[in-house]
Amino acid sequence: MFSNISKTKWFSLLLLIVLTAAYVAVEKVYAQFDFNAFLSNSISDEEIDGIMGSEWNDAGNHADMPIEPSATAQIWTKHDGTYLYIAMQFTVDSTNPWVTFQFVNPNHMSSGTDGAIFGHDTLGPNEYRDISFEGLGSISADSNQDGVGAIFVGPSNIITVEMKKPLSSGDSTGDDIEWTVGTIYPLIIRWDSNGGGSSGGTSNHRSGPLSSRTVFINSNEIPEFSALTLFIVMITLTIFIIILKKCRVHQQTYTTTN
Ligand SMILES: [Ca+2]
Ligand SMILES: [Ca+2]
Ligand SMILES: [Ca+2]
Repeated sequence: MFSNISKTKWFSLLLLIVLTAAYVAVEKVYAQFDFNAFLSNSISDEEIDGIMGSEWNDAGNHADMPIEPSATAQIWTKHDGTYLYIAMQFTVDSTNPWVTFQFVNPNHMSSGTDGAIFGHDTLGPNEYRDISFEGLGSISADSNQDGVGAIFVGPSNIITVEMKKPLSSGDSTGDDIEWTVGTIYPLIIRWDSNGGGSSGGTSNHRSGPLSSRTVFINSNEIPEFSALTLFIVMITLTIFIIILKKCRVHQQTYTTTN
């Protein structure tokens, strides 16, 4: 009987190791992108105000994400099937910075690439603009401004950016994205202190690496509890129940024979 219990224990341990390895492997495949835009509740235009609120509670929340040319940001991503939502917060070295998102093309400022810019003194001071990149050093604001956005520089130069942008606006002249759910897309985030120091700060968007991140337009809502984790917990509990039962049978047999 003891040897049977021992075999059960070893089998349980082996099963647990295999399941853990499978879980790690699946998690690794699942994480082949930087930002997870979960299917979420819609955000009204009025809530895109430069202030983080509960409207972002059901978004993918990514802390300590490096952005270029130099900063670490907290970034939230979600969508509602019609609009893509991105928010970010980080500390800047200026009271008048600008921030830009580049969508679709991973090459920096590639011609004909959709983008968004916040707080650019020429295109829209302290505001959002739907833009198109026209090659290195060239940006134009779309004739058809789609989506809404906000930028706010708070105390201690902590900046908040919020954006609500159509996944597919139909505006081809503005090179707007036509993104579909269940797909991974490139996303480049850059910022600039602005004014070569005249607004304070030394961050220059032309410097630093040309890193491209990726965002996954997830067809699922943010999970409260991973289905895979639940499966592993159930298996583990089942194994422990089996072991417990076998131990009781062994104890009863030992008591009867003695
Ligand atoms: Ca808000
Ligand atoms: Ca547009
Ligand atoms: Ca555009």
